[in-house]
Amino acid sequence: MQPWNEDMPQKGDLNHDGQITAADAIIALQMAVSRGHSDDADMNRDGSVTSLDALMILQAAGGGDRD
Ligand SMILES: [Ca+2]
Ligand SMILES: [Ca+2]
Repeated sequence: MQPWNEDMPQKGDLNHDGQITAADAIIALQMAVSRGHSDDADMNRDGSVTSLDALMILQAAGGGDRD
């Protein structure tokens, strides 16, 4: 469990369960396919949600906070 800062919505946490996991990446990918948009899903802030954003969420899910 991570003590996320409540003032800052977790970027990439698309199902709002407090963690970034592969499930969030899948949601971003579906958003990319359906051309949907969410500021939380737009990881690189280029104005659109694409498979690249999904990949960045997947990378955030897989590492970074292990140690
Ligand atoms: Ca999540
Ligand atoms: Ca993007």
